[in-house]
Amino acid sequence: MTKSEALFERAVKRIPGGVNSPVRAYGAIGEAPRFIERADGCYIYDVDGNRYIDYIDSWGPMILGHNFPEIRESVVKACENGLSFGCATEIEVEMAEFICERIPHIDMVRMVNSGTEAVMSAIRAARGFTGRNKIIKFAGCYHGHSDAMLVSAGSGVMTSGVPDSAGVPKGCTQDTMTAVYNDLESVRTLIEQAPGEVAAVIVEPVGANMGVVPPSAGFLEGLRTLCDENGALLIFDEVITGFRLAFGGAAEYFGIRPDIVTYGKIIGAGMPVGAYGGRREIMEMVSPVGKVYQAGTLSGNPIAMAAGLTQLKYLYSHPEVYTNLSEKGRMLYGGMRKILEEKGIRYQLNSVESLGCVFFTDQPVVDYTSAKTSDTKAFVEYFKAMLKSGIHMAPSQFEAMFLSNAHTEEVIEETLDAVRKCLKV
Ligand code: KE4
Repeated sequence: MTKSEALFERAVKRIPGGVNSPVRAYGAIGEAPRFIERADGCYIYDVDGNRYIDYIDSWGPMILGHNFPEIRESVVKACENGLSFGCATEIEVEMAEFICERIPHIDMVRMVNSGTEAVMSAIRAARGFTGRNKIIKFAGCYHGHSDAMLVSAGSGVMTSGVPDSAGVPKGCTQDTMTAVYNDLESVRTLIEQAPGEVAAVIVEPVGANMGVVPPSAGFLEGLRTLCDENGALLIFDEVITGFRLAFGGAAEYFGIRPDIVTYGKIIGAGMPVGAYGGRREIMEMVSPVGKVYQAGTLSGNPIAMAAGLTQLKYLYSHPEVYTNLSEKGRMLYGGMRKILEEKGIRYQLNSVESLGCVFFTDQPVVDYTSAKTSDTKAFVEYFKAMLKSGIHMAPSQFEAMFLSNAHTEEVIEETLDAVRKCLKV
């Protein structure tokens, strides 16, 4: 029995499913998850001493690689002053100013502790600002586990095959309407069904929780227009794409202005941080200045701010990270596409910059329905073979591969060798 197996045996007795987040449980894989001891750069090491090239990267935060020296040092230094005060601190002001002075569509920003909290709060702010209740989301998009968002969600919900969630009363989701990703007509139809009632449309500007599904040409622009025409707000859920596709996220990358944006992952550099922000008139709806209540004991925690602000400052002062990530994405995902062609395998390889994934289907994957045509058994075989080859990826077809700036050309070549060996029809 490996140490991971032994730990998992203990874990399942005291933690639901043995994990603190479902997707970690390798549920789709059917074996004990690897328990991780440490990580450094692009590598991650499990408790049995196995080293893997890591493409989970903590689901996105580790854009500079694990254990980045400046970030580690900033955390250690901040700890010397105490871990949490529950009071205002200077670094929270610095973080807010740093973001607002560099992201054009953000006049004000509020820190929270997770992407879920950021989305939940952004939706409440949108409802408070518009005085409307309906929210349009897209099947296959995952916006965290707040009740109203657990409708046709992606990520772990999609993996677990739970189309919605137990414990969510109909009352919590009756105002959540679900559209089809990349299908503007489906959004128009929902708006027409509830004229004057839609508070916001929330979208992952790049779908990354049903596998990676890029926005089709005109899709995001069309959402902007539909929202403007109908007095609804456009919420970009940039928990994954924020500070990844560009410093200004998908909004900058695609040139679309959202009314509210949500962040997570990279903004915390691995520490629990989420945030939501937008123009002043919307954000001043939020308590204590406005009537939309939202709070959090550890929001803006000084240690988390130290980590997150160090990472954002590094990304802003080293724009070459984004050109590097583009190049690494072209090398990895372009290389994977070439392998599929060489082998005559008609799987789909979707990617946007440093995000990508292979779908085990011969159909183009443009939304939740086409993503679901994937042969998840074939994915499991591929996942297991890649893990054996030292490549650590998301244990689900419906997630993304995350490249970091620490993945070198050599490491990407090594990954492509493994793909060549492991990708089979
Ligand atoms: P968190 O509450 O997990 O910090 O963020 C929720 C969330 C919101 N919006 C988007 C676009 C997200 O991708 C997420 C969380 N992403 C998943 C990975 N697909 C988190 C992994 C997990 O659930 O363990």
